Amino acid sequence: MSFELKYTPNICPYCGCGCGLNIVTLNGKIKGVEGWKRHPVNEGKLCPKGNFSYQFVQSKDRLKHPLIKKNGKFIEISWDKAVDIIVSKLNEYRKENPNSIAFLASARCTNEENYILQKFARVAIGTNNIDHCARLCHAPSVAGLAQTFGSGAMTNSILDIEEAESIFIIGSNTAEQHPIIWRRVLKAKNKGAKLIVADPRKTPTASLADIHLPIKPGSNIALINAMMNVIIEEGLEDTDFIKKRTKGFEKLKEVIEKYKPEKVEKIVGVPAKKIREAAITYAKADRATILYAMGITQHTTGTHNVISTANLAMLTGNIGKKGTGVNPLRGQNNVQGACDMGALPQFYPGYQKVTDKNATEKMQKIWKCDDLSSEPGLTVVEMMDAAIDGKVKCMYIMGENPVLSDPDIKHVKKALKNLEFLIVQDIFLTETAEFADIVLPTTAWGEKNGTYTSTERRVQCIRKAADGPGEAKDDWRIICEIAKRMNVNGFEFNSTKEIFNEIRKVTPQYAGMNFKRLQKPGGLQWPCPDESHPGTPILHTEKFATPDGLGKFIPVEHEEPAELPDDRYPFILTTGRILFHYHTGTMTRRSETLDNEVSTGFVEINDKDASKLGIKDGEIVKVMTRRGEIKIPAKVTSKVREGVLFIPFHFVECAANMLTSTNYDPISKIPEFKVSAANIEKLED
Ligand SMILES: Nc1nc2c(c(=O)[nH]1)N[C@H]1C(S)=C(S)[C@@H](COP(=O)(O)OP(=O)(O)OC[C@H]3O[C@@H](n4cnc5c(=O)[nH]c(N)nc54)[C@H](O)[C@@H]3O)O[C@H]1N2
Ligand SMILES: Nc1nc2c(c(=O)[nH]1)N[C@H]1C(S)=C(S)[C@@H](COP(=O)(O)OP(=O)(O)OC[C@H]3O[C@@H](n4cnc5c(=O)[nH]c(N)nc54)[C@H](O)[C@@H]3O)O[C@H]1N2
Ligand code: SF4
Ligand SMILES: [Mo]
Repeated sequence: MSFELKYTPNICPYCGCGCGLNIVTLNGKIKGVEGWKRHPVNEGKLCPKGNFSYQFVQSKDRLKHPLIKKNGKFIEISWDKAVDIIVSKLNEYRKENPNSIAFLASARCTNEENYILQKFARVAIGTNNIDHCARLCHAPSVAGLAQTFGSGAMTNSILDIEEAESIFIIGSNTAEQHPIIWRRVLKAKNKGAKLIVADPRKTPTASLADIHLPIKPGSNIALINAMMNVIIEEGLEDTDFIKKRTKGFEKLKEVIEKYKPEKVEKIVGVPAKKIREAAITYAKADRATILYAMGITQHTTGTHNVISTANLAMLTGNIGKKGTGVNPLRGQNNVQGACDMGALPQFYPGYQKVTDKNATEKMQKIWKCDDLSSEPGLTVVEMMDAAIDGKVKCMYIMGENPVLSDPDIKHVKKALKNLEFLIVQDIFLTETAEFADIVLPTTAWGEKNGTYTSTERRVQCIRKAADGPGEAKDDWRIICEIAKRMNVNGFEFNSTKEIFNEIRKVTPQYAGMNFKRLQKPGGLQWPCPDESHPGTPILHTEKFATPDGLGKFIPVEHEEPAELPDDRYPFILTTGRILFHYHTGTMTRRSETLDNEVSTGFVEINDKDASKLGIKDGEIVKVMTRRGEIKIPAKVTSKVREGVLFIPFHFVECAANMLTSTNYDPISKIPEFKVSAANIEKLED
């Protein structure tokens, strides 16, 4: 009997840390994974999701054949027929109005797949209606850091967190959501670094903080402005850095004057003394770094929150050297890449604006077309609104599950029902796929080649270790096939390497990369402008990426969240994640080991609040907001602030997004997942 054991080097398919692992196959079947010991990011270590990542791939629920809905039921059809129908529908809507079609790309998919989908939307259809979950995630980072620093990505690298003397984590539960980055935080702590954590909950991250600031959700700007007030009062600002490398300081100073900690402690919900202590600890360190995530971005003030973090770092000169920086921890395995590839309604690949004539001319030349649209397309939430208004009639969703991940599920379902034609391309029959007219089965991680770009701008290869199930095809192959059948040129690719070579041509940050260079463990970090360039671990070392090279202070003021507690909805509901599950659970809930750890959702409520309402730990309660209500087990704990409730959004049976609102940040259009006015009640007997 033959016996072939193989290790295929890969990158973890879950979060943005970009950990290396080997997929272990026996006779061509995936059997397990093993941490990649010489990988620079994780050095062989994996968190539970990485460790059990091989399980979802083998789930018996994997989609194996294209499906079409007939009389409300899905039946199998051939690829040939499925593509025929899709081509005729897309042609029909395109002729009527290209903007009646909208696309969702995927941060789960590779750079090559996202590149091809946005090219398809722009070249084959003629619309910029393409967006993806970055809108629900780090759109404010892209918008906010572009204004202040000229580039919307993590300024430093995971490894150099170890060099920091002080680490300020705001709105990130790093220990659970970016465990391998957390490992570096712990290493820095062991070397003596001080850890400050601002989070309304005493998360596993906050539990190890030297200073925990359990702030009220939505008070980030007031907190950071107050910290800057203290820093200026104490004379701890870096005058040299401010003078040489920035502009706008005087205006910032004027605004900050109003934010004495004693004045804003009520807004922030933390004693002034603690705010002072945090400010001084951050500012006195020689090298201080800021790590942030959804607690900063998912607010109606998301972009301003991000700008605040940039102001704080520039004020203290903590930019451009090891152990410093402003570091948005990107969420998904390839969300940085999906943004870099232009799966965004206002940008071509490499953040070149669709409204910029020169950029459009350049793209038309390379893509050999002459009618690219210069009108920015719709964002995720706007697409759903447009579907309800009948302006968007057809959607193509590749690797997203908006029915569970977008705010206000009732609203999303109404939008999807109102579409005339919906195509969903996924590895499972998701809650969103249930609404589709046609479902296309794709290969998953482990079954395909390509590249992912991790949170630290690190571009790395993933490699096929086994065949996909049934008739599943690679995402990019499906789209190229549709384009070819529509007689559109420019999709004649035979491999991901060929696609990457085109990506290099159009994306300046990737110009110096090629598949050969990317084979080395850890790949390359962008910007990498030419083939002799070693890649860039730290941004803005000499100057910022702004047109004049200066960092820009932009003063921002505290603003209340869109919904505030009132008599009817006296609590603030905030939502998020847990260690063992990932997003809408399509993958982790099909992974036996992970699902055994936590098998359903819960609402965290402070023990004092619970005792006032007579709610016991484990009891099923009702949580409601203006959008709807859910029944869910209560988790009574002292770890969440009084007046605040927390629900993870992974679980369909008690879905957090039944409750969240579509209020969004006017600049980046991110919805306010982190604040809704809510009530909680015991069930009637
Ligand atoms: N296990 C696991 N890991 C993941 C994911 C997953 O689903 N599961 N998803 C990945 C993705 S896509 C992302 S974007 C990241 C997200 O990673 P994180 O942002 O770390 O995760 P969240 O739980 O959404 O939110 C973080 C914290 O924000 C706090 N918070 C709420 N409101 C506020 C506020 O106003 N201010 C402050 N300072 N804090 C607030 C919450 O209490 C919560 O602890 O995780 C990635 N990693
Ligand atoms: N209430 C609340 N809601 C939130 C958030 C929150 O904090 N609170 N966070 C938001 C954030 S930050 C994010 S990033 C979004 C995430 O929102 P989504 O991206 O919609 O969530 P996922 O569950 O990751 O969906 C990914 C889909 O891709 C499929 N998939 C996996 N691999 C492949 C592949 O190779 N090809 C294809 N075609 N499909 C594949 C999976 O089966 C799944 O259906 O959720 C947002 N929603
Ligand atoms: S930290 Fe993120 S990338 Fe690393 S093993 Fe865990 S889920 Fe995978
Ligand atoms: Mo995310």
